[in-house]
Amino acid sequence: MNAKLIDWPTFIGALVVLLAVTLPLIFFPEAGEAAINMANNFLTGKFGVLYLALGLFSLVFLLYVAFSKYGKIKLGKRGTEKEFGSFSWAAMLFSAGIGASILYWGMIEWAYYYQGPPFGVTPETKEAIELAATYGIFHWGPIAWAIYTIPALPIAYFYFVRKKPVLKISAATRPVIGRLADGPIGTIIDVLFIFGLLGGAGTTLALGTPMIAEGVHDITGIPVSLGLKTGIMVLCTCIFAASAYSGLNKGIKVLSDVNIWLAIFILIFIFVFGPTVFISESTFTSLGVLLDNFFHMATWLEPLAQIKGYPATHFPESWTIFYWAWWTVYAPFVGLFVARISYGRTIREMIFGTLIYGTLGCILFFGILGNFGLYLQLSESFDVINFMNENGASATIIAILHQLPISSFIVIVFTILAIIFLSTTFDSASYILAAVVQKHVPGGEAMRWNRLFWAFALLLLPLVLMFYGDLEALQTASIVAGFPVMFIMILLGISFIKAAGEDIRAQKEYRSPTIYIDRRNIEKKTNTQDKAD
Ligand code: NM2
Repeated sequence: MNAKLIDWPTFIGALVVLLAVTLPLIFFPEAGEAAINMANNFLTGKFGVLYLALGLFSLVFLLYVAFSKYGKIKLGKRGTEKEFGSFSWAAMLFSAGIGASILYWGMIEWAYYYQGPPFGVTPETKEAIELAATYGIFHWGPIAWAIYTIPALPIAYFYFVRKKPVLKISAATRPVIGRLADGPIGTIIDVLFIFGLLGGAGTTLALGTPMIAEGVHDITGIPVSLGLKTGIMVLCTCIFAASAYSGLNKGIKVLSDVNIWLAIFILIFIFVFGPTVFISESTFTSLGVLLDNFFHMATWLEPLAQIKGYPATHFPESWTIFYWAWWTVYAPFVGLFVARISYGRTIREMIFGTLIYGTLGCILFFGILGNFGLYLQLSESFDVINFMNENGASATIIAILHQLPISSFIVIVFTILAIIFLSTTFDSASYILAAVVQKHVPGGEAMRWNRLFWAFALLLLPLVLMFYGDLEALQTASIVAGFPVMFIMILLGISFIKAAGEDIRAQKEYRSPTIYIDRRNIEKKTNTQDKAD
């Protein structure tokens, strides 16, 4: 262990924030939970427009970047090949950015929309059904992936064009905040990023654990209890800690590969043995419904709810705002990953890669898993809604799977997939968190004990909450944790434009189809360069 490598202000800052949230919840569980709810309601109630505007703007901004001169910049030297083919690139992108939650929401999200649709639509009508089949795809669609891609822009640019690997989010904002990135402001940015990721991870664990517990209960008969959920959390943590400990090329890669193949198996199985034609038709129809309603969905905030007496659905707060916050907290972390795998691509290829492959992947999950459940409901072969209202969402997910042939086997595969899916998100998260709290990262990897430490730190808050309160309180942790990260996202977007714009201008290369930035030609002429170079 080499304590000199640790960036102590960031390390301790992050720990203090984590304890500041956890300890009050231990000692004052009720007041603590009430405070969390108040903060959530305040932020979604008053700042909803900010979350939604940032989401839509992210997509518009990315399309602008992709089609402008910035999009033509190659991430690498002249003549470099893409480091990863499109399939592996998309698989890695998906493994890092998507976790067990897609199994949870993919299966059951429609059921909530079906009962509580937006836009004043009457529940359980034909219109509600169409929206129910579509809204999940929207919340996991192009805007969501655009949010993920914003931080990847400056990070990838610094990595492969300026040859200045960014290990900290603060470093990627240097073109905007200059030397402040090296002082307390930089530390605050990194701590807020860590806080955000801990919140996002909390949301993921709070949803994933009960679902895995139901799966384990179904397979083994062990009743779903606090003990079982704790055991599952500790087991998952041991898996992802071991994976993060062994590093990027061993543990993390092996788990990602297993993850993708198991997911493909489950999707194909349900598609083939479920209502194949209904799934295809409903998914395809959803694409049209999505295109027709895209801007309405992206901007719908239910302003009439502000007026006393109007019936409010609270749909935007419960769903779209929550979702954009959740994608936001994960975004800088996914950006660090996407940047690393994008060597040899142009900025435009990176942008369209994330937007298109990411969205397509989510359409597959939501289209297949969601429409299977919807079919059961509409064909009256299984009353999903009734079952869910009585037994909760997690138990319903397993019950839906039981409508398939060889269902006991499928539940086993599904549960293992959920565990691995959770672990592939968390191993990369611990890996990145460890790098952020180090001053240098020799050989590109943070110290092992440090990676292990963050793996267990990720577990702390959910575990405490489970014992002292209600794990459900954490399901919305992303909303509060995401608020400051939104401002960091704005800084990251501007940083990219500033640094890349400066380099292109210095090089006067606008017109070629691909722009290769040669830093040797322009080293002295730019001022957003890291002065410590
Ligand atoms: N997102 C994609 O829990 C997970 O699956 C991790 C969740 C942000 C909604 C990511």
